Amino acid sequence: MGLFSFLKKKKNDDAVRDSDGTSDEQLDQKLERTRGRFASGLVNLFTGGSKIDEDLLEELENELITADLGVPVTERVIESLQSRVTPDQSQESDGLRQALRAELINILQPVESPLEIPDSPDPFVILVVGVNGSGKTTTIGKLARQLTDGGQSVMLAAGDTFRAAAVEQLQTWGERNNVTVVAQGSGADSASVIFDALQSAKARNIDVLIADTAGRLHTQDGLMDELRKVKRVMTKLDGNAPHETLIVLDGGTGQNALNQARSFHEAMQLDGMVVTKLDGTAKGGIVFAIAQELGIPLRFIGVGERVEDLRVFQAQEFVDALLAG
Ligand SMILES: Nc1nc2c(ncn2[C@@H]2O[C@H](COP(=O)(O)OP(=O)(O)OP(=O)(O)O)[C@@H](O)[C@H]2O)c(=O)[nH]1
Ligand SMILES: [Mg+2]
Repeated sequence: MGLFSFLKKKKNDDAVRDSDGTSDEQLDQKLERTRGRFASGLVNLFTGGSKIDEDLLEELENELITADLGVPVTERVIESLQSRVTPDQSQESDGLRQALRAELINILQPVESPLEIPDSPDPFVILVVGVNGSGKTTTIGKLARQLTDGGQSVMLAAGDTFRAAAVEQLQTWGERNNVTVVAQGSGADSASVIFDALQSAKARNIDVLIADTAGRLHTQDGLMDELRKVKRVMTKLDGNAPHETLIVLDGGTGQNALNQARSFHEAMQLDGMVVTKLDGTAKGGIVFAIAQELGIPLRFIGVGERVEDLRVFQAQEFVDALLAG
């Protein structure tokens, strides 16, 4: 197994899907609700002949805020546009669209950094964290499937020992995709389950171990300590584990997602992020706020319930999907 680029493997995935005859929905359709926000703000701005004035920019500003880009990002975008509009010169709408597109891509580019799984260590350990219901377990299932499709051997650790149904939920994913799930009864110690799983994954030369954890609020100190313990215990078997601490954020929670990521980062030192449920929300602009304010690699976005709805995040593709139509 050479240096594994997730993007390359995704291409195989696409081929499989296409030969199935299942059509792959375009990202702009998936992001329809957030795109709607952008569109209503931009339609006036880009209607040929309309004069770009303060009123128009203010309208755009409102739409961007409603789409949850947040104040700092919105201000950056508006200032960048203002600097391109001279008072006595009517701005060509196409030029302005290009300027907006470029600025939005600039904001996202620094966090475009796909997850790469190197040759060693074996296993590469991914610890998945986040608040309740953000999409952790589902994301793990999708990721496990994409990795196995890409030729990696995967094991899952049922580290959510808190919620009764959590272990079963992970086991269902495991069975469906022929992936071993290491679990103990609910109420077991999360760190001990994950420790066992790591030991077993090492013994079996597994490429990737993904550990699920119970949802918790960043304000629950005891539960945040538990996560730190999970990390500490792992290092007894591999000094560098976990190799990727990945937070899963529900895009529909808008600015809350930003606060969660900030607090988890302070407590845990995150390596990557996933923003899920971008298909069902008009608050997808939160991705820009997260990118600008945190700068943590955004590995994937979730745009639906299917395996292929977990997509490698690409800045340009994301912006073009929002500005489409
Ligand atoms: N539409 C949509 N739904 C999603 C996406 N990702 C996850 N979900 C749904 O969100 C719900 C919660 O997902 P889980 O994976 O159970 O969330 P969790 O973070 O593991 O939850 P806890 O273990 O309770 O903390 C499920 O119904 C998922 O199907 C997504 O990208 N789009
Ligand atoms: Mg879960």
